Amino acid sequence: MPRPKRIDLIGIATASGASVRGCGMGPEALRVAGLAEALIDLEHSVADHGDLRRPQPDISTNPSSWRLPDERKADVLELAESVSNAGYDILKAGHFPLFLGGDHSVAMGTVSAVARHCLPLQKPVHVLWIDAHADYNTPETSPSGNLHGMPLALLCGEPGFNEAFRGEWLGRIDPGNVSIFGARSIDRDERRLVQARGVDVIDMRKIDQLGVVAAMQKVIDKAKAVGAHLHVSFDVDSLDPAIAPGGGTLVPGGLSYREAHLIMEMLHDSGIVGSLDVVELNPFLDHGGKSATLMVDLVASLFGRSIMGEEPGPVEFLLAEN
Ligand code: 5AB
Ligand code: MN
Ligand code: MN
Ligand code: MN
Repeated sequence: MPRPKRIDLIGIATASGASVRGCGMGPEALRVAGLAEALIDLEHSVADHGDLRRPQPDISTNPSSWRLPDERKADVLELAESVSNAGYDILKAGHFPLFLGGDHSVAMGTVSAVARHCLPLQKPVHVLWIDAHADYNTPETSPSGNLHGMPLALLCGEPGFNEAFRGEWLGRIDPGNVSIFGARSIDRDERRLVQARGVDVIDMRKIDQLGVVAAMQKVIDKAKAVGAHLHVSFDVDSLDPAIAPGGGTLVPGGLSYREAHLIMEMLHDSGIVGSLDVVELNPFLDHGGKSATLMVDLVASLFGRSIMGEEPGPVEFLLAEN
């Protein structure tokens, strides 16, 4: 069993990349659902860095309930920079960063942190994007203009993002080292882009046909073959809305309860996961903490919780006694 880890939680309390508000409360819901306790129960040590957030806008100058996309874009980029720097420091200290979103635009910063950390170590980075969506739109292809649909395109160096998106904080990944898992809603031009760049898209049809185990094993084998640091970016909307209603962009036909647990258990056993995002949880839309609780259980599976545990079972124990 991989040794206990030091896990550093860092919340990013924002919905600025989305048009539906509420996922800024995601980090707090995950705490209330017992995230730290579940990890400590697995004998990991946990530090909580609290939340990164942007100041509340001044409602005396703009009372609108949700600000204009451009103002939200500035928030997204400022947070991305802070997340990238905070994540980089956590990785440098040898700890495991567990990023709690927030909408998925926060991954501009989380994946950048990992890419910047791994570059001088000459360690390849493989990104496993577990999501109903591909999040590979550019400002030109995006049908909505929402930045939570664009992080992968930015990270893979797609043109179409202006100066404002550049900076020391931005890390780069190779689209050939990205696996999108669980997709079932990809926009037309977005699909052309992922195909042209050779991104590996394991959509729900493939998962249905191959089975979730074979599909995930392929991803793990590919990342292991090059000795990669595996970054997992888990969008709550990858799950079926029946089991995880707490999301702003739900799509039917998602991962089942057991499929999701099984992939997390396999990822644990792989021993190569080095960082994790849990994003897009919207407690305002959730049903009594159902999705938050499920996410905590899934994260626990990724960190080693298993049905039978690792200790000798009661039968062996009794036999050894006699
Ligand atoms: B999420 C859509 N492709 O770009 C777009 O939840 C949805 O982080 C993006 O995966 C969903 O607006 C972003 C239509
Ligand atoms: Mn997403
Ligand atoms: Mn999504
Ligand atoms: Mn979403």
